Amino acid sequence: MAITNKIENFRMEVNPAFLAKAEALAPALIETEIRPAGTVELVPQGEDFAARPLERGFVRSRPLGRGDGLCLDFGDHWVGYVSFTLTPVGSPPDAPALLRLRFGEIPYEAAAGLSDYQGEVSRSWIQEELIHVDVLPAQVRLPRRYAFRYLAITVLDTSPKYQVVVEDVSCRAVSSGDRSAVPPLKTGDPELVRLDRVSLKTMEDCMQLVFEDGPKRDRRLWIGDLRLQALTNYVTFRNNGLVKRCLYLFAALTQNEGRVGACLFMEPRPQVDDTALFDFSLFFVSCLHDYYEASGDRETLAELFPTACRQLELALRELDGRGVVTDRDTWWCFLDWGDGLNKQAGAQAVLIYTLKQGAAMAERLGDGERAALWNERAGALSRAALEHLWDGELGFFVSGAGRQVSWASQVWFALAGVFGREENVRLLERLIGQKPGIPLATPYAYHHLIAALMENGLTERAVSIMKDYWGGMLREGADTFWELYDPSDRFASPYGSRAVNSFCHAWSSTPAYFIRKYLDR
Ligand code: RAM
Repeated sequence: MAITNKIENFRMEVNPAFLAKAEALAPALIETEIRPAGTVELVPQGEDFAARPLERGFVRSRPLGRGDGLCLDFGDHWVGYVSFTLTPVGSPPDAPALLRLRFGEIPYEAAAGLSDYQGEVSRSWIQEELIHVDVLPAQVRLPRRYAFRYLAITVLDTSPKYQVVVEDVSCRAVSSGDRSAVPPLKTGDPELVRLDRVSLKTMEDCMQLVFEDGPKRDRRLWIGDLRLQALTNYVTFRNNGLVKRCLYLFAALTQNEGRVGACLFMEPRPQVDDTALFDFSLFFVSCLHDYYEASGDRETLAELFPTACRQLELALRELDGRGVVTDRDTWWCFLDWGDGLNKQAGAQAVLIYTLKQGAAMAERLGDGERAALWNERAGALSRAALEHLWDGELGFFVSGAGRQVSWASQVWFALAGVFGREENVRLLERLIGQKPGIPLATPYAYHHLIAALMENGLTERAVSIMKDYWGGMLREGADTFWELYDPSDRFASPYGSRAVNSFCHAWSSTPAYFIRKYLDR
């Protein structure tokens, strides 16, 4: 299925006052100069590669001629701008130097680069450059921002008469996340401490002029991702202004009929993409609800509440005669990247979940009529779900014409609170015990499983799954948490190639949220 759901006759609607508020909240980027920590050798390991440390520290390379190279290790994941000096040795340079640079968040990318790429999303995301340097010595400043830990430099050619030395390599790392704002952890549990540390690094590298989903790809503001970043932010970096800015951006730049788009681009000017996703539009409601709960900023709540209500109204149009969200066979709702995942049940649950948040916000604003309306709708949708989507014999919610059972549907119904706690606990235990149907595919979807377990008091279970799943990435050497992690297949990708998976993806940084919200005592 094509990863697009372009809305028909797309047109962007702009609210200039909201846009001006968002622009005024643009954060300053904190810059840090990073030098390579050493050099590594990229060693094949089956189809993958590992980084074997060679030397610690790096000042300059030996003279490099045709076919020579080195791989620098910057010691951790960074997002920034790289520069280095290229100095010739030997005769006066009688030809340009031609270099190939491969940046990698993981060793595999630095080793494989563009070669053999067969994925579905653009190969232009692969961080590989061919550069000619005509005049030597030269200070090379790469204009592009990279997300990486490893930089493999290969000299494709100089000339037989001269070689080059690479020196003074530096990365100007950028982030709007201020580490000094992060409260210290209390827990002494070393696994939780590591999960928290890597979550923070993931968050930090995704905090730029907006909350980016991933600094390598897509480098933009997706609202489903924002929701989890914002939750983590409230208990870590506490940059509420950045969340507020993102909320105003989404409300300022809507699609036809005031629909909040799935994502925004910031350059060359802020604009909404023409992709619409049912759950993502609704998450504007959640983002605003959570922002108010964290900040108490009533003015913003009042100003943006109509945008939230609009998303609920648009979603309610999608109900069939039974009060169930109409299924579609396009990429109309996200939920997860699970292969063949049917979205109908999950979409219904997300709508119930956000209607309840809409009601809660209306109450905070003293709008009893709206609160009653959204509560009434949530009740009606819950009853319709129990009648048409709940399979009492199976003990699971089913989705779509094929009555598909998936983890995502059960987890979202547990979150939507269609049952009380006791029944939720039984549902979640049945799910984990029987492992039916389509499994969860991404840390984003695992977030919702952990949230459902935590909220229903199944804390031990939640912690053990969190340590197992996110801990699995750590055991595989993650410096930052990944967009997608399948413990049984390290090459898994929703895009047909792991080369374009993001290995620093903010929706995966929620262990810090769970640890700090539920466990850090
Ligand atoms: C991908 C990215 C992004 C996500 C969307 C739905 O492009 O992973 O983070 O929100 O899909």
